[in-house]
Formats: sequence, structure tokens, C-alpha cells
Amino acid sequence: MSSVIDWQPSGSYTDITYETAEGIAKITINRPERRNAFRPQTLFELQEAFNLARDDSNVGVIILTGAGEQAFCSGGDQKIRGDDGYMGDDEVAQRGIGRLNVLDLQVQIRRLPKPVIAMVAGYAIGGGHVLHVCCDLTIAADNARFGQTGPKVGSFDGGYGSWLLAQTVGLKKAREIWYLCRQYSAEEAERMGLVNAVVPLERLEEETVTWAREMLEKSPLALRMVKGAINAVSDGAAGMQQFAGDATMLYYMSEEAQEGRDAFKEKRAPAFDRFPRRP
Ligand code: S0N
Repeated sequence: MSSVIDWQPSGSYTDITYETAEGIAKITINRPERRNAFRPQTLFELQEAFNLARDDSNVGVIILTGAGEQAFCSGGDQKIRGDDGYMGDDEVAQRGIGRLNVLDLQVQIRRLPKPVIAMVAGYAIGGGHVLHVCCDLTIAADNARFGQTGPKVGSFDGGYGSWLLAQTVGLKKAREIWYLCRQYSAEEAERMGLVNAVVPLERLEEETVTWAREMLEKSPLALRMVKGAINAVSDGAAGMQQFAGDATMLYYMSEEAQEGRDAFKEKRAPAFDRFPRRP
């Protein structure tokens, strides 16, 4: 895959890379020898990178991808799966306690108020498939393969991996994907509304960057509100919390709210009478 943009790497990570260019952050799962399966350390690093991208006001769109052409992500690293979750090198694992911290990352991607694009070459399988489902958009290479494996390897995702998938492709198709654990080509995925576009592998990054650039031309606040609105319905109270927070932020930005703050600081009565009581 040729690069169409001058990515600038930053940070020091073992399991991922973090790069930025032209208002886009690219976060890459970098464990190609395991088809980019994630372990607890991978997820801690991904969470840090997504936080960096969220806080960087130069960044408007985030791309999540996997290193190499073989896989986007093959889910949880089955080789370090313990009896209650995934084991790492940290103190918690030393005490024999496993983690399921991919769930925190899924929530983080949903809450992040900037569009996240999954750029998929090769396999998006198991927990890796759920990650692309959680992203706002998916651009797939023609070699991409999609599917869930849980019932084959003794796991399942009863959260976004089930009901957000069902919301995306419909109930019957979601059941088929989980019950049969088949793999689907990029074209099949596009037909079921699971991906936004399919392009030749060598054009994957070019196409993804084109979509990102197009979004960067749009109003960041409008994109933030639309993402929040679309997710609010399916995220229930937590989604409303996010959307309500955004409403509060917009109110804070108004002269009307600032009058209340200024009146308090200046120890005077607020003069709200100059603001209209809107129909
Ligand atoms: C991806 C597949 C289809 C690729 O096949 P291919 O190209 O033939 O390559 P392989 O030779 O099979 O693999 C190359 C090397 O990579 C290793 N590897 C591949 N995937 C994994 C993996 N997931 N974990 C560890 N290693 C992996 C291979 O072993 C091989 O290395 P060597 O030769 O050294 O052994 C194919 O590899 C495949 O089917 N992989 C397994 C896919 C899978 O079942 N993933 C796990 C599914 N489950 C989850 O993801 C858990 C979900 C989850 O995370 C979650 C959800 C909700 C709540 C909690 C959790 C949680 O568990 O955290």
C-alpha cells in the first residue's frame, strides 16, 4: 500500500503506532505476527492514542487500522487468554486476574466526538470485527474478510458486537454471522451495509484519506452533534448523557449562559431580559 500523505509518527509504543498528518490521526495495531490480535497492553496503548487524538484540536478525523495487508485485527489474543480474561505482564495479571478491557475501548470509540474510520485490509475477525462495527465508517480493501468466531472459540460479545451489529445489518443477518461463524468477503459486507466502500488494496489508504479530507471540510460541531445523535438512540441513558453534555457545551458558548457566569463573578443580578424567549 503506498502512502498518499506524509504521516508524522509520535509517542513510544510497543503494540501500536500513532501518526498524524493534515488533521488526521492514524492509529495502527502493530502485531502483524498475530494478525493484529490485541492483548491488554495493546488496548491500554489504543486508549491512550484515542485520548491523544480526542484532545488534539488539530485532529478532526481518526483512522483505526492494522499493520500489514493480512489483517485489520483478529480479536483477543487467544494465546494469552486465561480462565477469566486476557493476561498481561502487569501486576493485576501477576495475581492471576484477567482483563476484558476491549469493552472500554469500544465505549471510548463511540463516545469520541470525532468521526472514526476503520480502514480494513485482510481479516476483521472476532473482537477485531466488533472494533470495526464500533467505528463510524468502514473502508475495506478488496482482500478484506469479515466475521465473528466466538461460538467456535468459546467467547461471545453480548454488547456492541451483538446488538450494534444487528442494528447495522439487520437481525437475521446478525444471527447468521454469530451462529454460523462464516467469513464474508468485502463485496458481501458492502451488500449488507457493513462497510461504506470497497477499493483495491493498493488504493485503500488513498480512498480512506479522501473520505477523511471530505469530512475535515465540514463543520466539526455539526459532525460531533450528528455522531452523538445517531449513537444516543442505541446507547440509551449513556448516549443521552453524551448528547446532553454537548447541549450544555453549546449553551456555555452562548452569551446568555455567559451572562449568568459573569453576573455571579461580578456579584450582581443577571440581566437575562435581553435574551429572547424563543418560540
Ligand atoms: C484471523 C485468521 C482467520 C487468519 O488466518 P490465517 O491468515 O490463515 O493466519 P493464521 O496462520 O491462522 O495466523 C497467523 C498467526 O497469527 C496467530 N493468530 C491469529 N489470530 C490470533 C489470535 N486471535 N490470537 C492469537 N494469535 C492469533 C496464529 O496463531 C498464527 O501464529 P502461529 O503460526 O505462530 O500460531 C485466523 O488466524 C483466526 O481465525 N484467528 C483467530 C480469530 C479468533 O478466533 N479471534 C478471537 C475471537 N474472540 C475474541 O476476539 C474475543 C472477543 C472479545 O475480545 C470480547 C468481547 C466481549 C467481551 C469481552 C471480550 C474479550 O474477550 O475481551
